[in-house]
Amino acid sequence: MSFKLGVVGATGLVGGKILEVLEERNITPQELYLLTTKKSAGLPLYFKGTKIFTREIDVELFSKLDYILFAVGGDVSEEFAPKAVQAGATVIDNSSRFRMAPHVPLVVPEVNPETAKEHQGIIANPNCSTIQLVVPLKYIDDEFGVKRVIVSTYQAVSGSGKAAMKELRKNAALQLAGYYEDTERKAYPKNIEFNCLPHVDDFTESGLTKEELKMINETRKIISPNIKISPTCVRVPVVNGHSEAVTIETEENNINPEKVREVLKTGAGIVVNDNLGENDYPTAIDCDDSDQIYVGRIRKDPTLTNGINLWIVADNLRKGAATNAVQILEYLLQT
Ligand code: 2RA
Repeated sequence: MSFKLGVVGATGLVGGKILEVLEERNITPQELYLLTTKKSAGLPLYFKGTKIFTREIDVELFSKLDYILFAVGGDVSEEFAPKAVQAGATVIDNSSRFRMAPHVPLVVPEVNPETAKEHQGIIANPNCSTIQLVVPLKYIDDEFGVKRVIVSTYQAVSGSGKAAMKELRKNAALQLAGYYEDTERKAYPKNIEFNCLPHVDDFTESGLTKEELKMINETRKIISPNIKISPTCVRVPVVNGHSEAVTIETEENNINPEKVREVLKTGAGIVVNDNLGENDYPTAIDCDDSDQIYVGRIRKDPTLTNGINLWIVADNLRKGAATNAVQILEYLLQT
């Protein structure tokens, strides 16, 4: 199918991954426009060997485009996504701005692809920490019925952008050289190197962070409003790849690790790495640059009769953002 595509935020971490994933999946728009804010306009980027210069976001251009992938902050999406829809384009938005709007489908293609068809111009990509949770959770919910989830995240600094990745590397080098006093705290309120911050996104009056609220609300919207979720989101000094330690309490009391392994092994987009004798469990470094969601350490929860514990890892920039958005585009192109 011939279509014209725009990528807003093409010079960002997620925007760059979107171009990579489009190339890898051999998705070739008839025309491709790489849009950015004024400060990043005019830069050369490459798609399938062709040089394309970035252009400042241009509302006039929107009417030429069939699909626009937004990989920018909520403020830019809020300003431009409705204008893109007005101009006739379909938007797949990575920001949190529209995720909970009732008329906006929140889509993970392995879980609820058909909801994408109900869009009224905007489809939202869930948050990275939600995406890697809901895929395994869906298969466990289908088989055993999920009642309650307790999840602690170990989130890489790439989730905060390029400057945070630089800060981690620079500060770690300074500390190793004995220059703690020269380290910077721009990306986070405390040092991230050799440290863990129980603080991802802003705090709210409830005591939960916005990231924790995203995990609760988005998981309920995607799988079921009945699931109870208790999250703690933690930023860790990992460059890329989010990990999650998850306790799942189910309705059915016939759950056990062997059955969960079998169910997850057949799940689309999931790889089970769970062979303790061979130290086989996923880590962020193993999963870097992959589109799969990796699950390991599947074991019975010692405190629950119907409970299972597991460990989930995924590349937050790919499956947690760019790949999921491109999969939604693929789904729309095929239906
Ligand atoms: C983070 N969830 O890791 C964010 C990125 N979307 O901070």
